[in-house]
Amino acid sequence: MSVVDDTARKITDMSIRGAGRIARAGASAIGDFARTYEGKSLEGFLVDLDMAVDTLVASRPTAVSLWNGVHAAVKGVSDCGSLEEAIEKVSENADRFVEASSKAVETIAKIGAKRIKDGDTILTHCNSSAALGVIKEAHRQGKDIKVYATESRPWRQGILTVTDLANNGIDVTLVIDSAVRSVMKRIDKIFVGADTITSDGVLINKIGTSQLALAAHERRVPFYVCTETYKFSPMTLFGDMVVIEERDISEVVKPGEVPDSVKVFNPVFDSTPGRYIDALITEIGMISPGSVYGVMAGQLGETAFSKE
Ligand code: RI2
Repeated sequence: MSVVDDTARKITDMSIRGAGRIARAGASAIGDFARTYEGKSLEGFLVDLDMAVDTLVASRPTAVSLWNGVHAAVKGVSDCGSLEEAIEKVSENADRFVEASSKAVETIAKIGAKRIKDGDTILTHCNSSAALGVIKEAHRQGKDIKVYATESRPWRQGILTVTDLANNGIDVTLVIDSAVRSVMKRIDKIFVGADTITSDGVLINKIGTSQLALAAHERRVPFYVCTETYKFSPMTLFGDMVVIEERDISEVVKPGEVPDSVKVFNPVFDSTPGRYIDALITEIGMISPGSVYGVMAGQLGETAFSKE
């Protein structure tokens, strides 16, 4: 199996998961594809590269990080004059994306940790390396913190979260997803990750995030989103809706557990409006959900719309 097919399969079956990790895996797979390319023509390479991009991007539909990571790896390749130049370009692009995206997580940790005070109790959801980076950095700085982490049914990524935090010596409590309102009275701040941020500042993240944000809003608990800017979705600027992935019902019920007539709906992500978000913590600083458009427009360059 090719590195592209293998990576796409691992992303689909969740052996590789987390919006940042799938982006880096997608970019790396494109870099490896280029470095091991055996064809002899530039034209053939560009056609095969397009197919590799499509295969990877289709492996999980919601997190725009994957799309952005894969497209960062192929940026400018169509301007290359030879196969060798194209291969080098893709390889360098991929390496640069992986390095920059890893560095972004470290920068977010440093910025976000300043929002955590000694004695704070924090709530996090699912398993976000960006959010956990912030929490672990605060702990590393010697702040005395407690963390509540949701289980995150059905994949139970919360188990990864509590294991990671406990292994780092952090006081952590696991709660089931439906306990978030109940524990909110003990919580000072919430830090979650992001799969996608839309141009109007809506957060798309693991299912359950929006009910957590609502409960936080009701009790006036600050709600922070830790997100690299490559999780901002350029397509939403042009009006596209984010596709919310639905996964197989076998993730929710065992075969024969419910009558055949029962329908099971298994959406993986939900949307949290910007008005429930206190700030986005990004590698370019703390920004408001309302600032996302400006950052995106800057990233896309002068006049994205004038190219239409
Ligand atoms: P980092 C995860 O998705 C969670 O929704 C998490 O909040 C998000 O990716 C961001 O993760 P999944 O792949 O990039 O578990 O911060 O479905 O690690």
